[in-house]
Amino acid sequence: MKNGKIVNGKAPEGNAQHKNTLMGKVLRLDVNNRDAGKQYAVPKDNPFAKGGGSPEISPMACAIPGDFLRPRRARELFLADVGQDSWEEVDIITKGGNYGWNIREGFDCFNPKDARKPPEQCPKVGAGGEPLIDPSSPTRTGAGGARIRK
Ligand SMILES: [Ca+2]
Repeated sequence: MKNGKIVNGKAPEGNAQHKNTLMGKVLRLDVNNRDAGKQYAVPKDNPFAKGGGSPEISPMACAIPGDFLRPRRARELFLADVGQDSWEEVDIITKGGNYGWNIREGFDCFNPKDARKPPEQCPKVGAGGEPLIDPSSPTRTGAGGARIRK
């Protein structure tokens, strides 16, 4: 679900790092079934299906998730994630993975209050203490959004 809320080059609210909001996340839903009061069911093996966060969340901390690709015969699911000032990313998605937005952008530190002044020390873990996952392929921002060649 878009997005980590980027306003004027800032992302001060940190929605992508909060487990109880759907913004800045990739949601995993079962659209062939319904849970009570919903138009979908939550897969029982989602990371927060039994508590600890919004049950729809699969991976989290994506800035502006875009294209997905699962190449034929590949086990990995790739996600293009549009960045802010410096990097756009292609990430290999894992359930419950924390992809770093809004405290890291690509491999770099990111200051959510002022993107032009990155902190010298990058956090290694997310707001919940989980390790941050680096992108498989960062690209410089400015190409109009990370794209996966299909
Ligand atoms: Ca990232």
